[in-house]
Amino acid sequence: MKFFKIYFLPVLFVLVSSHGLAQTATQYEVKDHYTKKEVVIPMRDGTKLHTTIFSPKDTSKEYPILMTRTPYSSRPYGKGQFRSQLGPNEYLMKQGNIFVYQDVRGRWMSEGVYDNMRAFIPKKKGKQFDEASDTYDTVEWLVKNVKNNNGRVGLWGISYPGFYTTYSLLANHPAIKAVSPQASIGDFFFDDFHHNGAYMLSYWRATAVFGYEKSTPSDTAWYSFPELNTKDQYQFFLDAGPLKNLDKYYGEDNVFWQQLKEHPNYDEFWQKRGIVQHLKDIKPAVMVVGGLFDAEDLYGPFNIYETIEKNGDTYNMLVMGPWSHGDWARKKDRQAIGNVYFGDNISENYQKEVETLFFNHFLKGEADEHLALPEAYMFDTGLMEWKTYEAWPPKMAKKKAFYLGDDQQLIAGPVAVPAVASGAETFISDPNKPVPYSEDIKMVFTPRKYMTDDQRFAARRPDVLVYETEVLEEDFTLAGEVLAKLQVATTGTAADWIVKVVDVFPPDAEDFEETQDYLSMSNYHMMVRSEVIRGRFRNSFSNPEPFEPNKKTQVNLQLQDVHHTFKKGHKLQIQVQSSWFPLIDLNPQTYVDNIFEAEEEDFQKQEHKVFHDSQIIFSVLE
Ligand code: PG9
Repeated sequence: MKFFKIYFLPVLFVLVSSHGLAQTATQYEVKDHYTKKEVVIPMRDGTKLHTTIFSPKDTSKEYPILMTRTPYSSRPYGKGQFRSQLGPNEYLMKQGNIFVYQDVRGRWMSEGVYDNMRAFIPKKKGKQFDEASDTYDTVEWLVKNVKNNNGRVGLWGISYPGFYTTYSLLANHPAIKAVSPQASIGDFFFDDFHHNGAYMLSYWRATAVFGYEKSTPSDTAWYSFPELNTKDQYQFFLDAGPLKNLDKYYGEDNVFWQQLKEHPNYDEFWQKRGIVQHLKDIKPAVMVVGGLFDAEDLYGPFNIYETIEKNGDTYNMLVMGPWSHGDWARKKDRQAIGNVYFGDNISENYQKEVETLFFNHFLKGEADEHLALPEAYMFDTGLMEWKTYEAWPPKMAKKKAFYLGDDQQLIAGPVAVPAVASGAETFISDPNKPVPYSEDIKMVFTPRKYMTDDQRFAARRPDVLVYETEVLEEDFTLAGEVLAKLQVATTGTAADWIVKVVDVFPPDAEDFEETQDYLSMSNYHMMVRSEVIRGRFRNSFSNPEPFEPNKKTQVNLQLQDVHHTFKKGHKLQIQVQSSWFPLIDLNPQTYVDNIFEAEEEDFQKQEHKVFHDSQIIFSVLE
């Protein structure tokens, strides 16, 4: 039987294919449709930036230029090869555009010295440069020297390239017509390396990528990751102890590690590197894109969009989908994050029906053509469907306060504050047994999948406080920011405060299709949003203060926006804890000026207290 089967199969294949019944789709090869050219473009100070240009072979038409400026290499991976896909998506690639990739100053094949999130210089003089002038000089060269361009330039980029894309809004070059910052870093004190002053310890391998300077242009990496010979990130960092013990993995020449250590507060070093503050009088059309479960850059997209909305009158659109970092740019038939499944072809539909429309309209279309896209295109991560709004956050969203009550209750306000003010819960926060940030902690470049993880493991720990509503009798939709106004105390003089918003599924919840058989959604505690604040920054990110032991103190923590319907039969749960390891570094819980220099003996077990007149203020769509 086996012999017969093997013999039979090849014949069938030849027969079928010779009749063309099983024609394999012709693989789209970039090199069949595009020519590739690598040039160096001189900036105003003479520094030459390496730029790779892909132009359509069909020279009978003119095309817009779609550019991305990147610290992650403009070259495809390996000399002479072509990228498998050009531009933001394959629809734009197959339609025909001129695609440009540029190594930013100081990275890979470009000359110059790199500077993380180089500060914008509003009034540059003479040969003074920043990423806005580098963008201007590059665009000026491209529109003058690249054949068959139609004089219109679009920029796009995800994550760090998203930062350079945002920056291009400040270039003020007349040819720049459409800009799509995606998962853009807004500010390194609130994105990526820090969240409200807590250091994102799990990012420490990324510090290698951006911490070393190269001497000459290079197409091979000049940095390397410290080798730790373990995949258990929790145990490794617990055993490593205070941050200062990590010096042995980074040399003195890791510039960024030194900068992280020397600037533990939101000082001028970080402030001048934030890009959001400069986003005024923006002229190009903007489409900001992000993932509602983006573990790296969530502050950026929301604050870039909202600042442009506030400061300008340009076309400004926000797209936030059920994505983790950069998911929307990948071909993913089944969109799931961790254990939670959101639907099929979500990224593909966005690429085809939103992103391609946006660029075609502003780069190829006629200005007076109607662009059938909403101002805010937001995925409801509870209902698992897209919603459109005239603006974000929705004007009809109302603030609604909930209070913490006895017996783990989360009580909808308004309530008589005295009725809750006397109540409180306490827990022991022990730096030797910190709360894990997930049940699945590996040594990663950056953690990307924990944001929908099941939080039952945490809810059942004595050092995690839990407050939840009764079973909801009707759907309850959050649309906008969540503000936790905590009333707390500690026996120590320092503490971190983490708040998580959790959707508790009913005991009889249906499993998602293709859910792994070891997992059931019954009583699943889906994390919807989470955030930390290092308590020393409760009144100012620039001027930290200790806590006074045992003194009731207000700590306000703004969590990034959510768009989630808690369905009837579910419960809305809040969790409060004081460690989140090793996503963030350990707080010694005794006040020291700089935690990067803390000693072993500074790390002390403390008792923390959360009072019931703490408020969780949601933005609710009635
Ligand atoms: N924003 C992401 C990142 C920046 C810096 C270090 C590590 C990650 C990114 O560009 O992917």
